[in-house]
Amino acid sequence: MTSASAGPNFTLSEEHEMIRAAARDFARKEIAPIAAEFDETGDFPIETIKMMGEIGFMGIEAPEEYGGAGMDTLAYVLALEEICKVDASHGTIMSVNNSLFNYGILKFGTEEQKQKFITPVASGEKIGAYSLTEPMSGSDAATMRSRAVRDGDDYVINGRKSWVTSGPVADFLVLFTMTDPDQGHRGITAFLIDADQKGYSRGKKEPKLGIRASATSEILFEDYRCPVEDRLGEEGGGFKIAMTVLDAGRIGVASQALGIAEASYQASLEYVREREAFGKKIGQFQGVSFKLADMKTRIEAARLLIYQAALAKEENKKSGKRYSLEAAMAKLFASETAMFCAHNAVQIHGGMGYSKEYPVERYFRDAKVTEIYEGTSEIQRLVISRLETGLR
Ligand code: COS
Repeated sequence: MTSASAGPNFTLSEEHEMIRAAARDFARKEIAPIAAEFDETGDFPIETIKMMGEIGFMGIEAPEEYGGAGMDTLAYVLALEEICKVDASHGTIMSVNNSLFNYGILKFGTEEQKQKFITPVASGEKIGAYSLTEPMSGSDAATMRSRAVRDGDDYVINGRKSWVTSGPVADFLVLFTMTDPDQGHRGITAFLIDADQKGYSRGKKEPKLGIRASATSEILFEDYRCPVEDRLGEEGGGFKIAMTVLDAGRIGVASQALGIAEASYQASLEYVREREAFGKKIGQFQGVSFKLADMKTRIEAARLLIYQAALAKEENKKSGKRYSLEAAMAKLFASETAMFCAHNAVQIHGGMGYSKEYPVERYFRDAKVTEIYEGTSEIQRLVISRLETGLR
């Protein structure tokens, strides 16, 4: 038995209901049986990812002419939540392809770039990634040390990038690197990188606490030559592209977090109805049932913030109005909700919650990263407060 969904007052179209049901079915049939095993081994689940590409999940918002499903942001967040209810690693890979890779090219790319890079990624043949972070440049993204120097019709790129999600397997990257260090953030430029070219190599794979099936690594550039036609946007326009893309990415992370929170809640709900202590179901004790009340309330509030952000992103397609505030609030609240719910789910399950024989310990490990990547909770608070106060 599942909980009654309070369901926010957003009317979902038939198309939205269909993609949600398709994602739910796919996750239950194809991902649920392998999620724990891939978490254990840390292997990349390439077969299921390719299947997800075939059914349109790797390019939900990309137009059909570029191999995508041609749907909207609400469709994307609904599908992603369903995938993440079963496995956040698959959700992370899906989220990177959709919002961190395709979105920036759709928004800032040329027609040739869209054909060349989005089509294979949206259809699941190839894997895309986004590379901003460096060993000494995380939250303060404008301080990167990698360099691209123009040489004739190419840029020659050197440097070390880190924490690249899908890095060990990515075929293409959206890379941000410095073309003019004297200009600070205005000296950063974006490039579309082909991992098959000379000068590109994959570095150390990160041994991670959670989302272990979503591989993460360093990427090293040694005299990599990127042709001018693969520069994304203008020279010096990279920081704004990076931030714009992260606004979209943060809605994706929020949806992942919502999926993990829901999974933690559903597991707890089932457990408290079955498990007995002191002659009662443990859900009859307020010490336990009030935890569930708080989980449910936060989940529904997170859902509303995410849907609001999804609608603001759709509005941006027409008006160009930024949705940084909505995206940051959704990510901040949903990720802290995921941690809250996963933490309480482990506590409610007691020893069983600490065992790898139950999935809640995986939810607990997977939840943590949603408070860290694509901007920590502290960075989300900084973005929200700066936008609200107008001060810095
Ligand atoms: N959309 C469009 N433009 C944006 C923007 C956004 N969301 N956010 C900032 N900008 C623009 C600003 O308008 C400003 O433009 P001008 O050059 O015209 O003045 C420029 O970018 C610089 O903005 P700002 O001065 O706010 O930059 P800061 O160096 O202070 O950095 C933060 C702002 C901290 C918010 C940013 O660096 C950030 O988000 N850091 C976290 C990075 C991150 O998420 N990393 C994880 C990578 S994925 S694992």
